[in-house]
Amino acid sequence: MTTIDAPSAKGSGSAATDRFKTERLSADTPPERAKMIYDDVLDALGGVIRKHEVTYAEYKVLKQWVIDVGEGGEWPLWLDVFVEHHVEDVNYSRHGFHGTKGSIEGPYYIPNAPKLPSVCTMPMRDKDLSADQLVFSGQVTDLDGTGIGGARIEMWSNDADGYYSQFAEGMDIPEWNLRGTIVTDDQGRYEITTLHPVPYRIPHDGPTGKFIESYGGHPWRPAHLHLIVSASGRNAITTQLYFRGGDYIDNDVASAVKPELMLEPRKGEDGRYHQEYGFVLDPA
Ligand code: MBD
Ligand code: FE
Repeated sequence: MTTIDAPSAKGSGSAATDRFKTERLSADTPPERAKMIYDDVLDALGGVIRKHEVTYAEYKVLKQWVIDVGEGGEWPLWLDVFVEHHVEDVNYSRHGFHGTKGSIEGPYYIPNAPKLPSVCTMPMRDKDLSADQLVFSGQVTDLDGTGIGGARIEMWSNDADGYYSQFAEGMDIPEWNLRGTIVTDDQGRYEITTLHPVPYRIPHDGPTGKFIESYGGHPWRPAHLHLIVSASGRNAITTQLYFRGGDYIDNDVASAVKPELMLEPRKGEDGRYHQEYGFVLDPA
């Protein structure tokens, strides 16, 4: 007999960790800069310990918890939920971008999702298609409003049960479910039909869940679409879109909501929700 468990934090965390490990990254940080950053991190940490007179018991719990996060493969999850928004914010404001606002990537992006035409329906199962549908249309443009033909919109989102394909072992979700690379038409236009997103509960049965529970928090993100919009000669934008008035909009566990990234779709006579939203790309 086989039992199908809901994907644990460990399952989705390990998948995120395994994918990340295949990338070999380098940041070209010179030693002087590394030293300044390390000194400031350790000073800040020391300051917190002294300010709150952290006990030995608390220090040992921290040590155990750090080990557990690693063994559970949850560093991509924990870091993207609690730290990435600072990195995203400081980078996109430093350059003074004028195009569409960015937001965090999160742990569940997979590059090279299958290409889809400018008018398309995202890969969905019957059960996804029987939930609320969102028809998302618009145009990718330059700063002056010129449409960008052949731009790529990579979109990914969770299903109505709260799972991302390729991060839900044992749930029998097709590899590219709710993932795709939409290519705009020669005017930069697109019309994408997808599942209307629902709030998402981050995996909470592992050390990240324990962390949240320890301060009486909640593990929810508001309903969101993930997007990376790119075109040659332009700055690619990684962002997310949210739904005005939706649950957890004001208390996203990942602190990644921005007022510029709000949708307000209207239900049409066809029973589907409709939303126009354009993306503006800065020159590279
Ligand atoms: C997600 O789906 C997500 O978007 C983020 C930021 C963190 C964990 C899961
Ligand atoms: Fe997400």
